Amino acid sequence: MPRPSVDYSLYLVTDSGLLPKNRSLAEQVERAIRGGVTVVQLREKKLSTAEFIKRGREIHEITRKYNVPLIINDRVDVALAVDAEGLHVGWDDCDVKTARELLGPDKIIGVSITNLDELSRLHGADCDYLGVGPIYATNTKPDHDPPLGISGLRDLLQRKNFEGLPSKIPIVVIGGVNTGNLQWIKWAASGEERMSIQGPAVVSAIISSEDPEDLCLSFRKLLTAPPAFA
Ligand code: TZP
Ligand code: MG
Repeated sequence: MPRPSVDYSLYLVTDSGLLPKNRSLAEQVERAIRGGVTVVQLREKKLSTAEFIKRGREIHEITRKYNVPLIINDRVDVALAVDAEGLHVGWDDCDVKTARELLGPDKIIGVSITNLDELSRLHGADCDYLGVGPIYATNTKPDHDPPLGISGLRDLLQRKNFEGLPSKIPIVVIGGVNTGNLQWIKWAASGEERMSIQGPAVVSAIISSEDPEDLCLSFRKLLTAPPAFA
């Protein structure tokens, strides 16, 4: 069953450890949404299950107010408890088939891809979007795979071996993305007929910002300036 279409153009991923002093995650997320964030992923590696659920419900109240989908990272049980709109998994997490069985047909499922091998292993998976990265090295994920760089990203997009996945599956790119390098991501996304990078997924640049609303407005301006994303 088709899920409602989602605007992935400015995808915020949280990390409460990176917040400015005396700022709650709830306030930071709300300000970022006011600036133009279109999807929020709750990625909180250090919380207990009970804390993760509590935080999820709190953030869900905010995202619902703005009609922005909330995606839970890693934990299908938390996604269910929070009644979030979706789940994001990597290779070490719940597999897509099981996640789909548990979540049902209406929820969004996103998958992280770090290289071509992982991409080909996704054949036939019932997922809704891909998170591709890291593009650049980042301290936010200390154990990350080697960064793809812009040429690696372009290479991956050009292999066209996304067979078995929905054509035009939305792609968000992650890892060290900020307003200073967004133009290179846009360049990598250009000229492709089939693959569609819809926008950046950003952690530290937005979560650690003193003024996330203003920063997200700047992201939006850059995102919509020509050449536009797919
Ligand atoms: N997956 C690949 S890189 C990354 C994740 C979750 C972290 C990206 O964080 P930042 O701060 O936007 O570089
Ligand atoms: Mg994970």
